[in-house]
Amino acid sequence: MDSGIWAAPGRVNLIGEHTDYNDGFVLPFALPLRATVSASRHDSPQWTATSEEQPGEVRFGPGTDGPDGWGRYVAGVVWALREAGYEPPGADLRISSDIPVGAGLSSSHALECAVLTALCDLGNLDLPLADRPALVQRAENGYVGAPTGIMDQTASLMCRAGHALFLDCRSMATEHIPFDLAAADMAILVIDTKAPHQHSDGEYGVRRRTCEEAAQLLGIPALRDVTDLDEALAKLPDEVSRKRVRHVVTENQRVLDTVALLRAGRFADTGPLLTASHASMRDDYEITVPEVDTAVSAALDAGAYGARMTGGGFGGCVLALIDAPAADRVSGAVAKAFADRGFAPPAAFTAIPSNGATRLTD
Ligand code: GAF
Repeated sequence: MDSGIWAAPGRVNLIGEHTDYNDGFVLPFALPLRATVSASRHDSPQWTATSEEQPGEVRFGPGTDGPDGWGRYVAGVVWALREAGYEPPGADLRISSDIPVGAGLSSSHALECAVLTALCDLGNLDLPLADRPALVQRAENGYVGAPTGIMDQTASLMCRAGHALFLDCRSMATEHIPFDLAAADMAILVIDTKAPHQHSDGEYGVRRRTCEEAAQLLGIPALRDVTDLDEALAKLPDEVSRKRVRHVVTENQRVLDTVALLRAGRFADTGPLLTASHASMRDDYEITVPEVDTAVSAALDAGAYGARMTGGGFGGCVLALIDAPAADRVSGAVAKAFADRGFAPPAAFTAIPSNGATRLTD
């Protein structure tokens, strides 16, 4: 195969925030929004990339400096493949994406996953699907320089339409949990608060380090291994670590409880867990901002079963579990609350659980 078109989606995380790098549990689903890569291979080890949304042409290869900006996501995938002993084919890549950038919907991971899938197919690389998330994480951590966990890439590569992906971030065991909200006349409303979401610039890394240090103090491999929360909290020397640990431990349990309810088809009953997750991110993990707190409160006041910020935090998107016919009413209530508080207008859309990365052409 010499050319083709590949796509990989962004994601929302239904619940399980900042649990992935603590070896915990997450429950994302893929969006219909995606990054698309039209690629053709050539024989020399050179890569070019253009983007319909971003300026500039990216060019790199052996002996040239790596690109800046969005090109780093492309070059990072090539780098990680080579690091892992694969020989990715040289290629010309044309990229487009309808995932809003900086909204916490994983636009960069979608780009990386689309590029990886394209290069694996073009080069007939024998890289099993199960090994791909870790390779994309290596690109992010080792090349792009963002200390992210394993959730977003796994979601973008592995999610299935009509399902949420229950992922154990320690064993990497996955289970596709049926999540056909439309059949229950329900929906997930995603509200982009437009508050800029930035997790690579410090706070994300600080949270991650605090968790790792707390696990070390507790003498366990990761916070996933806390079995008695009160006992663990009593051993920690400061209030900040106690709050961070409490979030991670209670959030893992909320994921398990949500999965149990979804398995029983009790979608509406997951609402309080979503809202409790938000309170934990706001009060214990301290990663929310006034725009997301306002969106959550307004959605709940307008009748949502539950609502929470989704993604890394410090801005980005909120999701609300609603009856499908209530979408306009809830998004209108959030827009009014934003106007009342002088925030920029939010955007909202209904999220349909969609498929992971795929080749679009035969
Ligand atoms: C970001 C990271 F990329 C994920 O790995 C995860 O930690 C998430 O924030 C928080 O749950 O999206």
